[in-house]
Amino acid sequence: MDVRNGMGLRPLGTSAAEFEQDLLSNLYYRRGTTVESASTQDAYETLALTVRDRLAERRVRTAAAHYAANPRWVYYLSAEYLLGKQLEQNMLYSGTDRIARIAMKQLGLDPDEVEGLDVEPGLGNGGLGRLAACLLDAMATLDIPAVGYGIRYDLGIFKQTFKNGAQVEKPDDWSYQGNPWEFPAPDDRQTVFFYGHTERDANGKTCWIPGEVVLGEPSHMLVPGHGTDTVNIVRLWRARGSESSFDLSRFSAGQYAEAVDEAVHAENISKVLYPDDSTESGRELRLKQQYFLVSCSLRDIIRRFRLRNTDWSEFPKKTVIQLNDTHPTLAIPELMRLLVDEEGLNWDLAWTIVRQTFAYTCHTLLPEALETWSVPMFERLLPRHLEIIYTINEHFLAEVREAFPGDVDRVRRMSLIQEEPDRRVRMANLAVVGTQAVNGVAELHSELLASTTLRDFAELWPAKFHNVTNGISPRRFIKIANPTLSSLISEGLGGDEWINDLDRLAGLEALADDESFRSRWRAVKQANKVRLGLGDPESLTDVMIKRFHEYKRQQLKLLHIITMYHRIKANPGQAYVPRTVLFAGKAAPAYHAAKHVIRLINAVAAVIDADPAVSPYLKVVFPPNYNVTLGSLIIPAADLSEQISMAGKEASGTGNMKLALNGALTIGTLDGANIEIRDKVGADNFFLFGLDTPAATALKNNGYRARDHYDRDPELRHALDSILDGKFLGIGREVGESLLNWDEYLTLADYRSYVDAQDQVDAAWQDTDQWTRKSILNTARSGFFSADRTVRDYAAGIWHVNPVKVGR
Ligand code: 26V
Repeated sequence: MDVRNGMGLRPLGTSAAEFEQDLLSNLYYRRGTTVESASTQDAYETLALTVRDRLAERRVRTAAAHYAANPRWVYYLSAEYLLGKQLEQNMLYSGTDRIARIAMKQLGLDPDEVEGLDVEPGLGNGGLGRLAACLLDAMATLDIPAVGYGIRYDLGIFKQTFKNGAQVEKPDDWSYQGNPWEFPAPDDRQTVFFYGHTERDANGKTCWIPGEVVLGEPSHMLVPGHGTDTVNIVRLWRARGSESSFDLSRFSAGQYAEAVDEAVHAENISKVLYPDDSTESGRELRLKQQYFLVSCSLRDIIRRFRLRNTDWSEFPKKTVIQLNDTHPTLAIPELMRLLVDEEGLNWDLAWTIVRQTFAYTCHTLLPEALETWSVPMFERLLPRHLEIIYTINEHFLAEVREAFPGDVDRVRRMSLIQEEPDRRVRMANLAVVGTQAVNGVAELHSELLASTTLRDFAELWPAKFHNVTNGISPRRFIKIANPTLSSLISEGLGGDEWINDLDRLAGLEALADDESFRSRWRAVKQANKVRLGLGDPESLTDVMIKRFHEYKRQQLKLLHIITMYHRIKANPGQAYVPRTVLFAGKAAPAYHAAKHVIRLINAVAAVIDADPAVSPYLKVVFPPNYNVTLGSLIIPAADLSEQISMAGKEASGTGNMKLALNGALTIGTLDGANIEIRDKVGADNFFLFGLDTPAATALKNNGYRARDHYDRDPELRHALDSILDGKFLGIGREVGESLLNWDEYLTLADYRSYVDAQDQVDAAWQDTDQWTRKSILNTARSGFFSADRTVRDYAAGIWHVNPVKVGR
């Protein structure tokens, strides 16, 4: 049933003329202006609202269908979402992209200028946050009832600028103009407690007397499915001071700062997204953010459960809560607290419910990235939760002792509390103990989790461990990002069903041998390079786009660039394959080693640029402020995708999938999802190099000496010496010293293999037809990496949920 008809509402038109009418009406009634006097910002907001209205109707129907079905819901808890710009996606999903542009032109507006004002909400750091957004997109597309929960940070991931080649961070006040995509829901606000102490009443019931009370105010954005009527939501919480946090009497006495002190303190919780957690001062605030997210979201989940259900034992049948890394793991003790302290359930029943409800995705292998919290700080902030964790730990360690009698070392390793060198709460252990399923994000990653990082747990509960290989939204990362390639693919396949059924790309295989198709494929790549506007579109566009981290080894790419530079300098007469090397990515503000690498890249770029003997063949570009928007422009233009992490360090990678899907060939190690990409696209269409995980581990265990490689390989020595000798504007000595004296991530050990593989890249590039064939095959064979497949894997293996179709 069309809900609007039932309510006597006029359906919104689907013609350009009707859209134009709605633009005028929204401009007048919602912005209070007319076309003659509207600013571009007015026009943008009006366009956004007019598009949004067309999704709102589907949202209402979705909510009604979900309510009627009373299904099992997926609640995705994530501290980060990198949703990307909303306008283009929402126009596509609402089928208004064409009519909106016609209508704007009719009104004398420049569609590109108006659409240019759409802002990307940068509420995440990198892969983990973008994955959350891709999974939400796929869940809606597959009609899975789902809500994403997160934090509405006032300031998103910092804006990166360069000053003299060094990274400088600027705050990202992403919503200072407002955010037309957001629906505030103040009625659903929640109260969150912090600090204080616990008390036991006469019946032995525990009560938490908080020391601080903060409000959580929700708003949501729409998450439409593609090619379906489902519109799910992502609900984001913003912290507010409670009513009593404003001290009127102090204000009246002129003590203005003191009067708002408490409110400011409360609102700081959702003030800023953490770009890293390597600073001491921010730790407590970060833990507060995590609890804030968890407390608000769980109360909201329970509110929703109660709309249709009464019996707590039904809760896991209606609810699965997916924890996106350990950041929301406090949900486990928080749900225990709500069930035991507030709802009066006994411990065992509550624990059964909790364990059945949660599932945990781990996104790393780095031991330093596994979260722990100091017990004294935890106890001060969340006294009741620490008690609950202690009780969970007692029961759990009894189970371990029973399974492994006498193995005290194992008990020490598996405990939820680390004792030495200081007492800390281990969040990954808690996440494994309190959930029904744990998954890694690529095959190798899941194997390594079970055999190394979480080995003790996998030995105790082997059936709990799963793999769900990551995926990406084909809508955002090919259909929207690469419209010309998408049209060519649709033409080649005779339809656009592939967008929601990415395995159909396999139909392109036959066309890889068609010369005219190949030349059109090449022309699209060329045009995308022109659109990007960085470097010669004829040159091999070699891209490395990701956060800066030593394990990802941007330094290795740099050593290759310097080697190319030296070769050209030594033999200026020869013909070289012209390359544009493109870096993009941010470093955590306190991660000095990574920032030195950024600075050195910019210095090398400048030296090469200034050298007329080299610059015709080699150009290094580093556009600042990598984000979803910039990625969407770079990825379609890439010929070569750099996925060169030390084997065993990159959990999955998802940029690797986006680039392969857009026809870039990968040069990579056997790490993360690279392995699966190579399996799918074929070893002939992938440039493999470097040590694999067992070889890398063995080398490290047997006393690796980076300097041996330096001594043995003259090209490597030349490259490193030029850094150490300050040949690049005197920048980068720290980078050189660290590689030569330590080289934690085996960069020098993989150098020769990498440079040789790059020589093969050059050779392959010269056979244009063969290269294009490989490019087409990369796209044709990347269907597996659709986030739709990822969500199906979660749904079948972990969530056990079914789709709910939204009726007309
Ligand atoms: C966190 C930290 C914290 C401080 C110390 C250094 C460090 C290094 C890495 C991390 C990673 C945080 C989690 C994360 O973003 N993981 C990424 O998740 C992606 C989606 O699953 C995956 O594709 C990437 O391989 C993985 O790095």
